[in-house]
Amino acid sequence: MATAGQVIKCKAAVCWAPKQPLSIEEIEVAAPKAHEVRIKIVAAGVCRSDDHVLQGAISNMKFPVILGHEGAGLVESVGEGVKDLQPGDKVIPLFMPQCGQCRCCINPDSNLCYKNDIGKYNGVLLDNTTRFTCKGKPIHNFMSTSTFTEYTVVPDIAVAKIDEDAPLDKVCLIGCAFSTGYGSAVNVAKVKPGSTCAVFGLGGVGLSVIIGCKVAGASRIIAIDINSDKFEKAKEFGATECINPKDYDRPIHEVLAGMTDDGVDYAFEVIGNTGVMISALLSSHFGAGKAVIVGVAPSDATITFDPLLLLTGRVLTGALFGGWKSKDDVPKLVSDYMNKKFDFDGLITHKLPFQKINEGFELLRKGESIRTVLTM
Ligand code: COD
Ligand code: ZN
Ligand code: ZN
Repeated sequence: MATAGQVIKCKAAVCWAPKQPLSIEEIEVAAPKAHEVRIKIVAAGVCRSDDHVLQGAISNMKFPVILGHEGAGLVESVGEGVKDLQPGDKVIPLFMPQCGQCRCCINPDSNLCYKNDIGKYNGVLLDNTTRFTCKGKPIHNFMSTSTFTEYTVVPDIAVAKIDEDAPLDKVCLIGCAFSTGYGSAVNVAKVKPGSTCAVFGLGGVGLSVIIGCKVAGASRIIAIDINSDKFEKAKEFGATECINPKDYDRPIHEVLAGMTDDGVDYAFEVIGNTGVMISALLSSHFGAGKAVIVGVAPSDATITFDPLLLLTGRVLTGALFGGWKSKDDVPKLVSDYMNKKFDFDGLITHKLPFQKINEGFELLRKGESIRTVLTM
């Protein structure tokens, strides 16, 4: 492409500091260095972790920063040594990279990678610098991705090539929400056909857990939320029953025990609330129930429970990004979507032009949207 090797000027949503709206600015995006890829972002999802930063909930975040970790686009150019990607390829940036070489990457049972920036939030690429500048100031990256910009640069271990026919304004959800929920059911819990599942929290991720339970052949999927407005969508995606804890004067695990001959086979916490994590554990059957933590609790939170709960056979587990090894599995998830193994289009409740990104966050905070997809 004509722009290869040059600095690109484009629009980006810059987060100068928390607790203020994002600001659409003209930025400069430097050419990719060795083992980096410059991507023209076509669509980006407004996700919960971005909002956590905006609300000031992440204490070690570096500012200014370009947020966004859910997106899809086209390769504009590649740095030296990039073998698997070419200009024009359709891609999804990966907030959980896969270097293929570290202790986690070589373990088939782990999907983490030591080269991730989650929780550390150094906000730089692997050579400790960033490719973004605005008004003469360097701007940090976010979780190896930074998708709230017309162009971004990511390490080649943090981008997956996908089917050339994939609709980018849909499959961008495979970059975070859908894969996280769906994988929690099919990979992490390994839901079995005929089983009974309980899903606590019916946001975009919880609804994707429901999709996974259904694809895995669960015969009962009990959806739980304190907001009954969420039940219609939950049923659309496969929930067989919906319950609101506010409608009962006893603990929800007792209600579930009564409904399920003493507890569910699989319980998912998809909120990030430690109390609900314990409820999920208590709701799972004492002999072999599995409770899966999907939500991230506030950084200083801890949980306490009677170890006997595990001694009798329950399992408590969790994973990020649904347990998927990102670079290997994201292309397969896109193919499965194209082959109609599942459908998550209904998660996208709103579409907005990129410039209206702050409206997208308002909709998320008010609980009016499941997912807003921004198109550049
Ligand atoms: N009991 C039942 N339901 C509740 C309760 C409660 N006590 N509190 C809230 N809820 C419901 C809300 O009404 C809402 O419907 C739902 O729980 C939460 O939905 P959202 O829209 O806030 O959340 P999602 O689905 O977009 O995301 C949920 C996560 C748990 C994944 C997210 O918040 C999180 O913890 N993300 C970090 C985990 C992760 O993998 N991050 C990677 C990048 S996001
Ligand atoms: Zn996310
Ligand atoms: Zn690795």
